[in-house]
Amino acid sequence: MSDAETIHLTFPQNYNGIVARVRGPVADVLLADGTVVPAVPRGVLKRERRGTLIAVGDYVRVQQAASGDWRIEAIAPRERALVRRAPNTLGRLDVIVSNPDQAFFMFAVRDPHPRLQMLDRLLVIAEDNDIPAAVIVNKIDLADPDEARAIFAEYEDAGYPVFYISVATGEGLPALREHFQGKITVLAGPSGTGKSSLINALEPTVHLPTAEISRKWRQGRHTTVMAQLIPLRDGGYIVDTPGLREVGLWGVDVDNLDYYFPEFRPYLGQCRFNDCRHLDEPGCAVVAAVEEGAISFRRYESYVNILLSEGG
Ligand SMILES: Nc1nc2c(ncn2[C@@H]2O[C@H](COP(=O)(O)OP(=O)(O)OP(=O)(O)O)[C@@H](O)[C@H]2O)c(=O)[nH]1
Ligand SMILES: [Mg+2]
Ligand SMILES: [Zn+2]
Repeated sequence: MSDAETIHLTFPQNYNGIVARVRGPVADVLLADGTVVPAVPRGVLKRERRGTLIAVGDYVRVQQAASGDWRIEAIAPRERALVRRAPNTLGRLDVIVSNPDQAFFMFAVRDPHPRLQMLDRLLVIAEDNDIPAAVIVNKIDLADPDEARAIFAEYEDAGYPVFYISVATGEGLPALREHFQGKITVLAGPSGTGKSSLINALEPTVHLPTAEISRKWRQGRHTTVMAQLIPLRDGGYIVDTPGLREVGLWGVDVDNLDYYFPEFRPYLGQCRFNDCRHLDEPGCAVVAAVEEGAISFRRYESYVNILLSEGG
């Protein structure tokens, strides 16, 4: 945070910091003057809050004790959060980031090959949590210009903003920067798509570790190991997150799943049956739209996969 003077930080009333990182029981809290202090929550907070006690993006009130140690006295209620089912568990909530204004899901046109089913799930989670979402397609320097658009056009058709960029050549970065101004943006996606590289390119004072994909595979782990909130010079914050291996849905209302595929919306209410799940019911307007090619078959398949796996 060497550039603290040029960064403008504001917090809700009664709170004086925002959680920038969580390391076990300790939260690194960013204060209004740009400094970061390690703070531990008061015991009573642990009993009051269920699920993830503290997540990156939580607004907190911290105070320094006579001993010099910082304590978290209060945590602001979460307006919203990007959440998933914690990996390798049957049922536990993992809060990736608290209070994001928007989510940008970052994939690469290749290296690694885009896992579109993961993107579909991330978009459903964003819809369910009222987080406006956009897609970043990075590494367009590695492919034909048309190749990237052919793969991701279905997201444009669904109504999502899609940004085609190359961190390597700088293409598309100025347009992206504007969208990050004054907002809390979470950057999420699979490992190796260039999330940390993008932040380094946007904020020259930041030096997040990045690594070649082949090296990541040899190491068998991801480069970014914890979510981290980074203040932007133009105002706002961006949250770098560790690459996602799997995205399980948490608490998603499957009754609304069709609504969470925005390209289905024009057809909802036009099926023969009111409670149509758009599987094999006769007179289904969504299936008809898929057959006509108005809805992407691949996106429809993702809908069916999620519906069946979530017990809809
Ligand atoms: N060719 C090309 N390579 C890129 C581009 N952007 C990033 N890379 C490379 O992709 C690799 C992975 O980048 P990272 O920034 O570490 O990826 P990440 O998404 O942060 O990965 P995790 O932290 O593991 O989630 C690095 O070798 C980058 O140099 C790009 O636009 N084009
Ligand atoms: Mg990273
Ligand atoms: Zn239907």
